[in-house]
Amino acid sequence: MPTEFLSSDEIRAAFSAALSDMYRKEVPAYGTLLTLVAEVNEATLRASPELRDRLEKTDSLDRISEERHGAIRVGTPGELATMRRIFAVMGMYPVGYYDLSDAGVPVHSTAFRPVGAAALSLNPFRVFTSLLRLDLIEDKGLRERARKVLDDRQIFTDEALDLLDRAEAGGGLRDGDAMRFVAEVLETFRWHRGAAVDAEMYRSLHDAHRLIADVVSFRGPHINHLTPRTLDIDAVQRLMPEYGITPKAVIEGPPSRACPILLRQTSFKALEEPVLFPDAQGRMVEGRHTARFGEIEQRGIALTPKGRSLYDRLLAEARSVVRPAADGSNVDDYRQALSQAFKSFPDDWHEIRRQGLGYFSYSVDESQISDVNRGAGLEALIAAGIVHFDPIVYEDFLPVSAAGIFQSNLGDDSSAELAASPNRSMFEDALGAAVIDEFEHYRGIEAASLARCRERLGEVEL
Ligand code: OOG
Ligand code: NI
Repeated sequence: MPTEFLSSDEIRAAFSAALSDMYRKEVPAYGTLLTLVAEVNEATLRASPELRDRLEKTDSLDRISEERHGAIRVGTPGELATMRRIFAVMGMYPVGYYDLSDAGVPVHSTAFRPVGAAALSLNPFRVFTSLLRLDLIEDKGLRERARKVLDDRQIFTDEALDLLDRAEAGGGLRDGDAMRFVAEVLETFRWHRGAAVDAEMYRSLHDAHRLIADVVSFRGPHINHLTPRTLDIDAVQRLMPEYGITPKAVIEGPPSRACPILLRQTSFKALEEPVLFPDAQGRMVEGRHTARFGEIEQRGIALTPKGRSLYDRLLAEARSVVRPAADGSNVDDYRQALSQAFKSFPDDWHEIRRQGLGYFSYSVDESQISDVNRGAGLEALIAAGIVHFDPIVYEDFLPVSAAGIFQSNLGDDSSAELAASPNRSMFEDALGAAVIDEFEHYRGIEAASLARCRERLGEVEL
């Protein structure tokens, strides 16, 4: 009976919480970041009753403190395909295709996340998941050695695979099994101090690209960061040093605005951690590896294709004036160029909506409903205060920002030159499914909200 199953939303929430607990123990600075973000969010809500009110009305206040994303990097098509099946049990599906080769990072990626307004409002946990592009390693000998190491490893426990088969065959998992599934899948995300390759192989991989060393040298795709959501990223960025955390130089994404759009992100640098490499005699030799970090993000409205191309154009414009240096030396100039460029992006919800730049969720104000002038049309109903509109939150990622995040934790000296070579069909073949189009998804949420208004208001023209 399906009702005996734990819902995929519950499994996702349990997994997200378990992962956060594990990462807090593995990387204590992440715990500090959570404390800082909680304090800033509290203060922001206290200072802005309108924001609190809007978040409450759109059912998104509760989700914010629980909200986070993480990232992993897998090595083979088989690993990616199994990850897709595992995430599906948690109600997470691949949305979007991100090519990072353009930015000198030999991966392509998707984000596994819940889709649809209801699942998102229950728990919007997402995992940015990258697949290594061995085809972009130039040295053929090294490429084949790396492939062999990856082909020989098994990143999932037997029990996780067994429960996965059972979930698919039976259409879900009962309580105890679901919790065992969460615990077993967590093993794949765990950090292992013992490397799977010797120090010499690690060095060759590292010389080819630091990211390749990170993916190939270990037994599994350890979670490399977790990112809580803040309501005021500028405040968190400013306060990080007071909490003993050094932030990266610039906040990625759009500038600070009254009406937040898309996504702004910043991170603290990856830690250098002790690892153990096996030698030919089976002894362990100490070494170091840098991979795991912490990140924070502030989310704004999801943009339509028209809004998104305006965003992309203005960002490119700012970056053509000042390219942000990794050492932070031109951060003020960059900030200035960014806010100058974004003067052309309306900073008013009405205007963003009127110009068709963003997606909104529409609702009927029940207290005003007796005044409905049937046939008035959507614009008149909005003007009369009968229909309200709220920005739909952007749930996805941004390739230029993601590249900046990758770079900052790979070491600032590591901008390898790679030819841009997006290959979405190769990615989807590996995944074993097509990725969902993010714009379609937001358009669907907007359309469903309008349909609900129509239902409530009868024959009114919307
Ligand atoms: C993923 C970097 C991208 C984001 O928030 O844009 C990312 C990685 O470093 O594996 O997480
Ligand atoms: Ni991230």
